[in-house]
Amino acid sequence: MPPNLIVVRVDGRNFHRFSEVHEFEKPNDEKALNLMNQCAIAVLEEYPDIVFSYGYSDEYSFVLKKTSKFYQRRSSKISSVIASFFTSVYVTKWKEFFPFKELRYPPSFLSRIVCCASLEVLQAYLAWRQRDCHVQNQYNTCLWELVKKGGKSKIEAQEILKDAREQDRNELLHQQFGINYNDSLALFRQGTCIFKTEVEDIVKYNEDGTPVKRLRRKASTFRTENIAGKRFWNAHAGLVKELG
Ligand code: DGT
Ligand code: MG
Ligand code: MG
Ligand code: MG
Repeated sequence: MPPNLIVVRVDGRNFHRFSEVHEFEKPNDEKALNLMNQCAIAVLEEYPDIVFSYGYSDEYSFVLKKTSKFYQRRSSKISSVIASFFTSVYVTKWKEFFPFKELRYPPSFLSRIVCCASLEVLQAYLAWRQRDCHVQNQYNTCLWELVKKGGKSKIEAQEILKDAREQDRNELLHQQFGINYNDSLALFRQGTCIFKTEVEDIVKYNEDGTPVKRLRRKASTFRTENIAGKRFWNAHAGLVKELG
């Protein structure tokens, strides 16, 4: 029901297995994450009512504009069409990202609708997902350093990390492996936001060689520490207008 904001979150089904079978790099496979990002861009381009998205690991959240009338706002239609489109793009684009890796079996994505009653609730939702991205990534980075370079078994590494707090995990990475967590790729630490911004495109050249430019809305990728923070939303006033 309006005035809720509609969010659709898709998540890979049993990607624990999918990532093992397809030998994704641990803890993060850059190609696999970029494939997810390309799928999200395709979704934004296919469904103009989607104005914002955020994703990491095997999940992506898509936010529809506040006034959307897409499928009369019927949740089963919206949720199913986005999950199926996302999945078919994932399969179609697989070869682009993994030219030397066969797709061993068809992946599937689940989806659910999340209702956000206001922009503040949406920001809290996004903060929750980004927090999860960070916590999972920091844990997995420690785990696989302990296994790959620390000579521990997976079970031993899990035991070491069981009671470690966030600060302890950063210190472990720094002291044992010389890694400054904040220097690792923002793609891994922060996840990816994708939304449309106005960009100047050259559509053709005049006879005298001067370019003819047009403003076009194009899906672009952003990374930022805190997508729930004021600074991010203040910098994208157009987005706030569409959402709230
Ligand atoms: P689900 O969603 O309940 O059907 O089950 P999963 O197994 O998809 O669990 P989920 O979504 O909580 O966790 C995502 C899984 O995907 C997790 O086991 C790690 C794996 N995964 C995601 N991205 C990467 C990656 O870049 N590299 C590797 N090695 N694994 C990844
Ligand atoms: Mg999953
Ligand atoms: Mg799960
Ligand atoms: Mg997941």
